[in-house]
Amino acid sequence: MLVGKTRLIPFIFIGGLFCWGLLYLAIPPSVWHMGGGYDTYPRHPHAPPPPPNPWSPSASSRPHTEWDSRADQVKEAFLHAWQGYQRYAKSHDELKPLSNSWDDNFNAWGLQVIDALDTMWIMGLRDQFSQTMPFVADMTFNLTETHYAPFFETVIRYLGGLLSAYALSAEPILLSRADDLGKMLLPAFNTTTGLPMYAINTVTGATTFGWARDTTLWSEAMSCQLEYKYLAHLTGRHEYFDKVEKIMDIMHVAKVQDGKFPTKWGLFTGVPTNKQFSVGAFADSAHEYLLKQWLMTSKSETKAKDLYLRVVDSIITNLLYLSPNRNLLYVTDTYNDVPSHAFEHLSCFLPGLLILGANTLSLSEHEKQVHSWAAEGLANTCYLMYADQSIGLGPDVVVMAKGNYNVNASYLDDSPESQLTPITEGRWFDHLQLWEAQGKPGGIPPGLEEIPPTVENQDYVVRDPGYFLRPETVESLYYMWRMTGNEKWRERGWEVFKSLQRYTRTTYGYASLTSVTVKMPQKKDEMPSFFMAETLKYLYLLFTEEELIPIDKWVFNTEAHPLPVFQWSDWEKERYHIA
Ligand code: DMJ
Repeated sequence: MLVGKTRLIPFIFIGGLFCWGLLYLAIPPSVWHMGGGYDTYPRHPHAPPPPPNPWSPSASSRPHTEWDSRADQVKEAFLHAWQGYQRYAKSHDELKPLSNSWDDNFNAWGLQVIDALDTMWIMGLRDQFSQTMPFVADMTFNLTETHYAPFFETVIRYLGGLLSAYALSAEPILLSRADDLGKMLLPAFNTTTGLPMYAINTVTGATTFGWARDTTLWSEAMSCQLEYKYLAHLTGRHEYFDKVEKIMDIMHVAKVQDGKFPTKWGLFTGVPTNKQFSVGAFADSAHEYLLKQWLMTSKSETKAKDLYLRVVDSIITNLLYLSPNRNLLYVTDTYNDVPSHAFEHLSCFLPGLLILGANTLSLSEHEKQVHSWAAEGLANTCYLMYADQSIGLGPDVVVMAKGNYNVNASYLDDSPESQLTPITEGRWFDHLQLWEAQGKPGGIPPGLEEIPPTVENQDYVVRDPGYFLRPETVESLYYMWRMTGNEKWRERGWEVFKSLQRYTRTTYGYASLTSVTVKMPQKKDEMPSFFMAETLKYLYLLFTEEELIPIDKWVFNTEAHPLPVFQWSDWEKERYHIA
């Protein structure tokens, strides 16, 4: 008998090979090449939506376009930066692109890997993606007793990066690590109000103040809801939802006049501690998380949407100004209602957010128009900040000229209604109202004229000339293109990319610049992780012909990590008291 069975072995082996061959032919190659792809893993009860197709112009049957080759060049730039990082900074936080060394400035957990993962996936770099998985599997998020992880940066970069890479790839290890990290950061919320502490030791749970002492910045308290709510949805852990919703509740009932949510809030009082109203540093991403929480949860969380509308109305009325000679529409901040006229690169996310809101909220026709006009005018100015400089890259902060507003504008005449007070003289909303009241002369709203770039009489002085490889301007160009379909936004992004290649590329990466106002800019020895997470991702998505991350199915967190739109089930709504 035994001899008989042994004789069968070769047949069983050949039969097995034959069946395997049939299976191989039956399964599309994309599944084999996904490096642990979506279809190869058991589905989680809250499985993310199918990931976008790895798009590759060469594999596409349609004719190759100029934009395809531009997208390819961005992918090449990403690979160049990734290879430099792998060679000289592997497993460290960031590459130092001049000294070819590394920095461990964000917990020393290998930030660049996590921040770059979803960009790799989107660009179809599946081998590189798979190769990082053992590293992710070994992550412990440990810190020595004297080190603290900054809550905001750790959430938007690490937690957002892990969750987004999970949502795209369905690789379970990414969710496990996100859950570990989410839990380890929870003690940050152990203040009397529930507003988060600045930083936390992930091992001991000890927390510490930042430079703002016993206050939290509005952006920091309000930029954890997307990540923790998605994590609550994936894991069913109550505390993830409760902790971040508590912050929403504080904001919902806060006594804030005219939607001017200030930039600082008392950690132990839960009330504002200053009177700065801004969309720049200290506030920026808070605005994003209001609209995007509502969008991510399939428009179910009206608290977030209502807050967004309150704040955005106030921004449009109080923070948008026109420069006196070139009519540049810009957004500034106010202290005690007095505008500083500073205009930050960081604020250039706003046009993208406004156009996203204009196309997703149920606004009246007029409101939709105003939001879209504001978006367009601001996006023009953000772009001009780049185009005005001889190297084609924009400074970090400028201060706009004020006063002596261009009285030649056709809607300003001698009538008493046209007389603007010195305080409001450049305020965009006043000009818009006058223009509309005069029957919209010329048909183009104030601040939306096509203004040519110039190197002289720019209407601003440069306060911080540095260029830090930031994403906000190209982020808005991306949204403007996707929402309006006007190719001019893509062309502008292409100009930015060419300048990036010319002035910031180093032998093994890309470098920030000390000043954009000189013809031969000097490079700085830093390549912030958001360059690969955000700047290159938005440029790539701006140039790809296919919409790889459909805007109605995904929302980007403030570090450009896409999270899927999902629906709270009935039991979750009951559990979390979602009205
Ligand atoms: C990024 O880390 C995020 O976009 C954050 O919200 C703002 N600052 C940087 C990029 O400039």
